[in-house]
Amino acid sequence: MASGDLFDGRERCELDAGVVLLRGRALDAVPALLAALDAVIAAAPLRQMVTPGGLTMSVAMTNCGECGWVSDRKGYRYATVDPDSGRPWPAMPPPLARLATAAATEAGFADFAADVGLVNEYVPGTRLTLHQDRDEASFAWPIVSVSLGATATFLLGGLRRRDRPQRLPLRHGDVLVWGGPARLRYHGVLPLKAESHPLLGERRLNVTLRRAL
Ligand code: MD6
Ligand code: FE
Repeated sequence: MASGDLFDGRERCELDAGVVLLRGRALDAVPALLAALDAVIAAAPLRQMVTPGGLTMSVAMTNCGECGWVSDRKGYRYATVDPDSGRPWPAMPPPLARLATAAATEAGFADFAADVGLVNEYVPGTRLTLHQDRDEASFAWPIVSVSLGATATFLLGGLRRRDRPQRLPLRHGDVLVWGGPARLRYHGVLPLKAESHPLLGERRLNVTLRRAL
């Protein structure tokens, strides 16, 4: 028996109350997910948004689903139209919606139906500063985060900004589910290292599936 039969990188790890890492959970769906994300990005191109403070974000973003997360000088919010095109965001691709619901259930959050997929693109040097996800109408739903391509170091902080974050590598195919007592924990991503992935090159795509409305 080859060692690959004993351990293929799939594993469920309960990291903390409300934080479940499903290593490799997205691997079976990768071809469908990448095709779906290409179509989303073609319809609503990735763009670097501006923060209310006037800084251009390091991460390039777009959205799919009934609404999308946007930032500009007026603030952070969910919007039902893409401000760059004036059109609705592309629909949530079924493979993403199915993965979100299944992963949430496996993590202990039944009946999760995402209405937003926020797509984040990282290239070497791209980072995401420590933040809380708090623009959603209810914090009763978890967030499901799918990582594809280059490995990133995720920072898992506490409920207060000053709490020292743990470092967690997020690799191609990993799904992180985050909810309940963890829903408002601070988190971020360290600057992406230049490391090539066979499918995505030096890029990392992360999709966070949320229930915003
Ligand atoms: C990222 N993720 O991994 C950014 N937020 O690129 C997030 O900001 C995030 O992964 C909430 C829950 C899980 C996440
Ligand atoms: Fe976040």
